[in-house]
Amino acid sequence: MQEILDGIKHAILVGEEEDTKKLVGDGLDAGLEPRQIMEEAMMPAMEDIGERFSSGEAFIPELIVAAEAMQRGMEVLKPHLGGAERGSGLVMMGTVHGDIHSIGKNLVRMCMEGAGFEVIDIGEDVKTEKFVAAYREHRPDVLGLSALLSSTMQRIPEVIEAVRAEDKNAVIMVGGAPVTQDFADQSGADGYAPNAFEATRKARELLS
Ligand code: B12
Repeated sequence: MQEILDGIKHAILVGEEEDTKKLVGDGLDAGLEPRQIMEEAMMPAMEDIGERFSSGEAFIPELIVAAEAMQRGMEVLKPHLGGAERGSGLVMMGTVHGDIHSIGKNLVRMCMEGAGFEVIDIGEDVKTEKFVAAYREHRPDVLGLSALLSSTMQRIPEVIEAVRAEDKNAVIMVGGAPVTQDFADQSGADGYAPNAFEATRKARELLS
């Protein structure tokens, strides 16, 4: 089992999309839980490539191919992320303006869908006005904001304020690598979660 997990991590790191898909499938066939594959192989691969990028050993092209391989692996996992009954609620997700990181948001979306939520994904680099307009149009039960850069996470309080001006009872969750519980509290968010699995649990809790 460890061999498969190591193989997935390596395949993502070197950006091998076909190997990633195959090994994730092999892992599922061998009885690994989707969460284990995610937490013990896929996320560590992204952390590793991020550290290599920080230390100057990897560059943007490497980040891009690793991200592509990660996305292909996620597609294989998606149908296995649980099959709860529909009707848990409507969630709207987006990554804030100036930020094009999509993987974390997509993973939260997949886990939410797996848990029975209907999810509207309004994409990346979403301007505050677009969040407000989409909120007005769809009136989601929960709005999820994602930010991966220390600079773009500063947009979060602005989006929360603008959406609350539209609906003072809006339920808003925030997340992304630089976001913390403290930052979420200071921004006026209703909830924070450090990963997609916790995000789903938190959304359920907020709506119960
Ligand atoms: C892949 C990647 C990219 C890819 C993104 C591809 C894509 N389609 O997403 C590309 C190459 C485009 C990219 C670009 C850049 N990146 Co980048 N990138 C990464 C990397 C390696 C992985 C991110 C990732 O996908 N992680 C895996 C996912 C699963 O984890 P996650 O995003 O944290 O999401 C989880 C949780 O945070 C949470 N979550 C996420 N969103 C939400 C939302 C809610 C509501 C909730 C509840 C939870 C939640 O649940 C998720 C799933 O468990 C990180 C390094 C790292 N360790 O994070 C750097 C990183 C985020 N990038 C970084 C930088 C600097 C950049 C660039 C500025 C580089 C440049 N000079 O151009 C650009 C910025 C582009 C832009 N304007 O947005 C820095 C940010 C530093 C900082 N703190 O500001 C990092 C940390 C790398 C580093 N160590 O320096 N990047």
